[in-house]
Amino acid sequence: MDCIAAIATPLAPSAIGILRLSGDGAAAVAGRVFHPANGRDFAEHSPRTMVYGAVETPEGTLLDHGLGVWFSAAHSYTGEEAVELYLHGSPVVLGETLSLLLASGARQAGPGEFTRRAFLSGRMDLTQAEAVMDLIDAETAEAARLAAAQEGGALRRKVEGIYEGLLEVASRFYAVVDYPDEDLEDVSPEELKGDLAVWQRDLEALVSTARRGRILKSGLPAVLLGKPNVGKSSLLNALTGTDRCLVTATAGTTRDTVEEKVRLGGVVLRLTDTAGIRQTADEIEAMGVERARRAADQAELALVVIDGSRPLTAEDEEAFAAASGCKKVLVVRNKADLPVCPAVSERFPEAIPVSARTGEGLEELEQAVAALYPAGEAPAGCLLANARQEDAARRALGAVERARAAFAGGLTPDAVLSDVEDAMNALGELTGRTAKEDIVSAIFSRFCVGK
Ligand SMILES: Nc1nc2c(ncn2[C@@H]2O[C@H](COP(=O)(O)OP(=O)(O)OP(=O)(O)O)[C@@H](O)[C@H]2O)c(=O)[nH]1
Ligand SMILES: [Mg+2]
Repeated sequence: MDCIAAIATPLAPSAIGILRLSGDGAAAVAGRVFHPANGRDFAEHSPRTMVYGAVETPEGTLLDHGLGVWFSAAHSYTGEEAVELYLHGSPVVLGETLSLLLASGARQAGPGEFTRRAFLSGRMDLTQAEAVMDLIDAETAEAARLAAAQEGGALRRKVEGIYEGLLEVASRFYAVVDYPDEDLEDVSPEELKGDLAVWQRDLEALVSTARRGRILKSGLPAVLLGKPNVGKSSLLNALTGTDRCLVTATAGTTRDTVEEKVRLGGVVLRLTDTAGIRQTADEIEAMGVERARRAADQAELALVVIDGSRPLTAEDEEAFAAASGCKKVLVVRNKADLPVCPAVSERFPEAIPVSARTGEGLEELEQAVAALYPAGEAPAGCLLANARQEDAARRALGAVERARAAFAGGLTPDAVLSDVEDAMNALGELTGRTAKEDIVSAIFSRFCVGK
């Protein structure tokens, strides 16, 4: 393909800045701009060998010194001839060098175009390409680890295994459909049923990984609940290190829900601050309380905040009731900087003492959250990482379920076969084997230029 070029590092003054090229004649194009110090042509050097040289304008004006390396198609990220130039990280110099490369036969690369070429050349499938982006965007060490495993092809191998299995089932059906009059002894309905059940279980297991994928990517939905004035908003501010939420000594300060991303241990929470739960005649506050309950319904984790310096009231019980739908609940005893009311610590000995005011106990809270969500719940890299993948896997599962139902209902082999083929198509979309052009374009358009 034609030769594309882009700056691959952020445009900010930095120690090193990298330009990359990919496509036909990439080394020759780079050689018009980058001149090795030993006087030989850049493209004449061995591939995958660093060469020291200078970037010069056609008039011979020196722009920078740096290193260059080229890769043959067999050993490059994109699966085509490729070049990387390592210069000083000056946005001006990098911009000028890029202009020279564009004037020398390269074209400015679009977003994700390098990775798209890697996909088109078969270097990686769509799950691996998406993992590249996930790795760059990872917000926690765990998310990065999983993206790395996925980039290595963990999900691809899993999905291709199921695909091959279904293909094997389909091929035996083809025999029955193509030669209906022959008595094919090797096609045992019982065996086919058994095989379909195996792939259904595999797909169910795969679909069940999507939840963890979502949590890793966009954060675990979590909510701060409690009666008014216990310090929910103060806690959100303390955890984010911001003044995001209004805090006052007046009960009923927070009305609307406020969501912020908070990283606690290895987990990213989408933590929602809510209005204090209580019965109220105030129309606006009542709407806020309603929103708080709704946020609680959608959350996986509730941090129920109590004020450790005052006796508990019926409103605290209401807050706990609101949290009852959440999968996990942690009790946070706030205002630990004040003398603790013995009745509170007796009633909730497991509560985590914190002070939103002084910051004490926040680390313990972080550890408690991390303990609830230990890393490594899913096998490394083998999980559905986004809505696109989840949708395709669910469609594949649905089609296998239909195939089994058709089988059990005594439908003709070709009806069963068409469901199996639907499942294979959905899996093909997942890996990109049969993905439509617009889906592929949408995926790569979210990449940055130079990746
Ligand atoms: N001493 C002490 N005071 C705190 C602490 N956290 C919050 N406060 C005070 O408690 C009062 C209520 O804090 P908020 O964060 O507004 O409480 P809230 O739970 O969000 O209240 P509503 O929005 O009304 O439901 C304010 O006066 C805070 O300064 C704490 O850890 N220690
Ligand atoms: Mg508040």
